[in-house]
Amino acid sequence: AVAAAVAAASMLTACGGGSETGSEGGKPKLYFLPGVKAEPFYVSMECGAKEEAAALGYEFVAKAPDKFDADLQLPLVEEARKAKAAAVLIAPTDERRLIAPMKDLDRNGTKVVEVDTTVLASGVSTSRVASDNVQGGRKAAETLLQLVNGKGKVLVLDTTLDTSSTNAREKGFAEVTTANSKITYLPKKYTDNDPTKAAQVVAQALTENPDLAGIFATNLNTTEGAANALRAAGRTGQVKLVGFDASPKQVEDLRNGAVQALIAQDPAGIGRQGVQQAVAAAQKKPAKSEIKVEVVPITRDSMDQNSRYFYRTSC
Ligand code: T6T
Repeated sequence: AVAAAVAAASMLTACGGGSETGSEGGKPKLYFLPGVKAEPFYVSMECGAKEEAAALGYEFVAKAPDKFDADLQLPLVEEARKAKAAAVLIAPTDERRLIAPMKDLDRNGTKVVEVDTTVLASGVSTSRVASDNVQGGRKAAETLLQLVNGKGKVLVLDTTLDTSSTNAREKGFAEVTTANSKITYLPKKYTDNDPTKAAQVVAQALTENPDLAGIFATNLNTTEGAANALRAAGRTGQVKLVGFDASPKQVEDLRNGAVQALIAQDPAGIGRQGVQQAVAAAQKKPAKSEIKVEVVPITRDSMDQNSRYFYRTSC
C-alpha cells in the first residue's frame, strides 16, 4: 500500500513553478524558468507550456524563484545548464543580469526562448514570445483617458527598474497620455513588484495629490496593491484604476468596482507558443524570432464574455 501511495504521489505534478517530473526514459528536457513562483500569470503560462511539452514528447521541468529577483533566478539558469537541457523557456527577471548566463546556455547547446520578458541584448535567444506590451500600455492609456474624461493627474506604478515588460507598458502609456495637454503625468513610481509597497506608494500619492484622477498599475501586484490602498482611503471608484493582468483578486476587484479595467494577457498561449519555438529550435527546424501576443482590455461590462482570459492558480 505504501509503495502504491508513493507511486501515485510521484505521478502528481503540481503547477506553480515547483513541478518537476522524474526522469522520463531518455526524453529531452525542457526547462521552464518563470519570473516568480506560484503567481497566477506564470502558473497559467506553465499550464500551457507543460501541456505542449508533453504533446511534443519533452520532459518538462519547472523551476521558479521565490521572488521576482535575479539573484534567485540565476542559480536556476545554472541548474538548467548543468542538466544539459535541450531547451530553456525563460522569463528573465532582469534586462541586464541574465544576459551572460543565457549566452552560456546557448554556448552549451541549449536553445533559449524568452517568454514574457526579454534581456537588453538581441541574439541571446532563438525566439521571443511575449505580449505586445507597448500596445498594451497604449490601450491602458486610452481606457484611463476615457475614465477620467481626458483630464487630470495620472500616476504609473512600475515594478522594478530592469523589468522589460512593465517598462514597455509604461512607454506605451506615456506616449498616449503625454500627447494630451490636459493630462498631468506624475513621475512614475517603482514598487519592487510588491503589493504592500504599491499600496504605500498609492497612499502617499493620495496624500500629496488629493486631486489624483487615475492610476495605471503595470502588472498584477501593483494593481492588487493599488486597489487595497484606494479601498483603505475610501477612494475606490473616484480615483480610476486600470491594471495589467487578470488574477483572481484583480478580477474580484473589477467586479466590486475597485478596478475599472484590466488589460489581460494570454499567458497560457505564450507558454504554448514558447514551447513550440523551443522544440523547433532544438530539432533544428526554423523558429520564429519574435511572436507578439495580443492583450485584451476588460471592463466590468465585458468581463463575463471574457472569462477565458482570467488567470489560473493551478493546472
Ligand atoms: O505582468 C506579469 C508579467 O507579464 C510581468 O513581466 C511581471 O509581472 C507579471 O508576472 C504579473 O505579476
